[in-house]
This record gives sequence, C-alpha cells and structure tokens, in this order.
Amino acid sequence: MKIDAIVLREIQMPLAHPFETSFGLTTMRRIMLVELQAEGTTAWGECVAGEHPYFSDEMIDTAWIIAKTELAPRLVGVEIENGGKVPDLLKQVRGHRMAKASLENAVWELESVLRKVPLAQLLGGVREKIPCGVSIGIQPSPEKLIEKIETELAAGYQRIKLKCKPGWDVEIFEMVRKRWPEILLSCDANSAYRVKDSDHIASWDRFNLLMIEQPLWYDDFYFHSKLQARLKTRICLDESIRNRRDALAAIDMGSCGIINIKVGRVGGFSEAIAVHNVAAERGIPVWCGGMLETGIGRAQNIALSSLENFRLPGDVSASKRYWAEDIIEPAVEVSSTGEITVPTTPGRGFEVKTDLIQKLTVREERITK
Ligand code: OSB
Ligand code: MG
Repeated sequence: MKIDAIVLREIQMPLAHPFETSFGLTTMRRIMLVELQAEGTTAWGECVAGEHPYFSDEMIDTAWIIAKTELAPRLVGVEIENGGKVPDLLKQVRGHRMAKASLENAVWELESVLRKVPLAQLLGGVREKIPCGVSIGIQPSPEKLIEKIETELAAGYQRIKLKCKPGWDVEIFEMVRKRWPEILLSCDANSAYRVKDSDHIASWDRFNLLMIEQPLWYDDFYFHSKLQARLKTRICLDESIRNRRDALAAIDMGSCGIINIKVGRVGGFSEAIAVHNVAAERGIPVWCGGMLETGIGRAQNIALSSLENFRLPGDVSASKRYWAEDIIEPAVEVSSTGEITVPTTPGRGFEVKTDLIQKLTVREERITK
C-alpha cells in the first residue's frame, strides 16, 4: 500500500450533553481527523487527544504538530505492507501515542478496505456483538444523576460507570446502591485520590463495585499495588497503561485485576492487541474505554472490542449520547439488550459523511511527498 496524501482536519462539535470528570468539564470537542488518500480510495483515523493536556500529556494541538511535521512524512509515499508495520515506521518519535494511533489506525482501516475484509476480522475479532456500558459524568445534583441512570438502564446498557472524585463518591454510591442493589456498577476517579485516602477507598468494598478505575496517580503502578492489596474490589487501570510492558508490570505487581484498553492511549491497534493478548495470557479481562469519540473512532472501537478477551461491557455507546448528528451513517446504535452489532462489511462498516465533515472543519492541512 502506498499513501499519496494525508489530510489532517480539525473539526469542532458541541457535545449533546456536557461531560464532567475529576479533571474538568467538556462541552465542546475539538477533534483531529486523519484522512488517508491511497490506492484510489480513502481511509480515516481519529485522534482522541483532548482540548487540554489533562487526561494525558497530549492535546489536539500537540498531536497536530507532531502528525504534520514528524509522523505523516514518515508514511507518505512509502510502501507499507500492512497496519502492523506502522509502529516500526514511527518508532523514532518517542511518546505522542494518540497522534500515532490516529495514523496507524487509518492504515489498518485502509488495509481492511483494500483486502475487502471487515476491520474487526483484520484485527482478529471473534465477537458478533459487543456488550455496552455507559460512563456517566459528575452531575449538577444527585437527583440529576439518578435520572441519567434511569434513562441509561431503560435503554438497555449493561453496566453503569460513575465518574467520581472526593466529595462525589460514598454518598453517591450509597444512593445508587440503595435504588439499584444488583446492577453492574463501577466508578472512575481519573486519578483524583492519594495514598492518604486508602482507608476511605477501602470502605467502598461494601458497594460491591465491579471495579474502581484509576484511583491514584496517572503514571503509577506501585501505590496502586499497595492499594489493591487492601481491597476486595478490583482496581482497573486506564491512564497508567501505555503499552504491553506496562500491562505486564501492572499485572505482575498486582496493581490491577482489570485493564481498560483505549487504542489512542496505547498508540494504535498493534499495541492495543498486544495489551489485550498479554492480559488474556494472564487471565486478566479487558474492556474498551471511550474518549468521547465521533463515529470514526467509535467504529474502530467497536472493531477492537470484538476481540476475545474484551470480556466486560465497554464505554462504547450509541452516537446519540454524544452528538446531535454523528459524522458517520448509520449512527452507532445500541440494542435494547445493551449490545452493538459488529459490522460484517469490508472496512469500518459505516459511511463517513464527508459533506458534514467539511462543514465542521476549521483547519485543514495536506501532507504529500
Ligand atoms: O477516563 O474513561 C475515561 C472521557 C474522557 C477522558 C477520559 C475518560 C472518559 C470517559 C468517557 O469515561 C467514555 C466515553 O467515551 O463515553
Ligand atoms: Mg478512565
């Protein structure tokens, strides 16, 4: 495969519902899309870097400059055998995993189109349907949270994840468990706690949570292993896991019992598959995280979630939870049993609405040889 041109685009889209985490509130998304023009066809990638370097040290503007000046020039005009060869072409650049993933994933998509196989199959997927959960942001009031949960459960979602932080935790879990003693429930702190909060976090065992996601520092394994030793509830690591070696270290140290895989956070499909495999070998289940993606990233998350060891409901949910109008068609829909059907047509399995993308574009750059 030879890429003729790579087009970077920044689109801006308001979220249908503002999303609040322990690190801040998002109302408007600025998203870098990557379009590959190659072999008479096109393929797309989405960069999950945020508007600010709060979730990770990347943000859309760093991803843009790195993609433009360092990554895209290493891919344009060279013969690329398949998506799995991309990490090697980009390895001289350290870090910038979200920027790398947007390009690598587009190459996998291109390969799936040219070979006329579904992207899920190319990645090694085996599931026809994937189980879906939702991530519910911190709400203006407990009452609003209850309403949200009611809506999502009625829609069929199989697992409710509550964003939490000091001051929005035990009282909230208490209230939710009183109302729904049996549902699959988890929480995600996005690193809002410290070692001194260990007793407090240990008291959450009584809520029978499926997992506690990333309670401590975003770059830590050691203190998570000390905390995990005190808990019955499994810790799930998100931010801390950057690659396969991190997954191995975290599992061997007992830092977690579950791993959230975000393909952008680990630098692309190749590394995501490697994390998936090493977790599978050690009996650690994984699930697919979300980063408020448009349909392009969402479709790629669905494909990834079809791999065998994605055993728990992911944060991959319906387009309408995020966007008034998604940039793919059909929009991603979730069945009344809380599942998404994995497409069986070649490529990503959803059409990209190029006219809509053009309307949403605020900057554009074309990289050729
Ligand atoms: O930690 O999983 C996270 C969104 C932005 C940044 C970090 C996270 C999230 C989510 C949203 O939880 C998941 C989704 O896309 O619905
Ligand atoms: Mg998380």
